[in-house]
Amino acid sequence: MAWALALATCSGAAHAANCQLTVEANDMIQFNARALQVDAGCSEVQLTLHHVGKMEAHVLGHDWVLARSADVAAIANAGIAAGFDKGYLPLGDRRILAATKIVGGGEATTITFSTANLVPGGDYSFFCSYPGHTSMMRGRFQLSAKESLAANHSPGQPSVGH
Ligand SMILES: [Cu+2]
Repeated sequence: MAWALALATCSGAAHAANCQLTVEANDMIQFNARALQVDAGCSEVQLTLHHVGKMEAHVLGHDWVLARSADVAAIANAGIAAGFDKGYLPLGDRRILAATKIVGGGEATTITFSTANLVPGGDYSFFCSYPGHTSMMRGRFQLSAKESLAANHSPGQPSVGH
């Protein structure tokens, strides 16, 4: 299946697959995006979190965490118990699909994560696990299957991946 998606992306659209994301967080406890989307053809996603505010990490820091939407509340609660030194995340929790460290104002951090455990069209959310932030700092994360569907429906092409 992964092979078919990669092939469809390469042979398809004229534009490159969108596999890079940049998200800003500020002192108002906000992300600058309510929804994020990457192409299903991306085997890896590179994400940069930039804290554009002035508050220090231990006062009003932010991180960026990816999980199934149904797991967000439980991860956030476990994160509060884990504490600042653990990045407000439960260590080794497999429900966490990707996570940055906590950054303070003026700082940025970049992670690269695999999409191997993500299902196109699945119900995922990104959020900040800093105590008190999660309800205000969360949004939908989507692995879009659009490109591969379009490529598979092109006339005159053999249908791959079925
Ligand atoms: Cu935050």
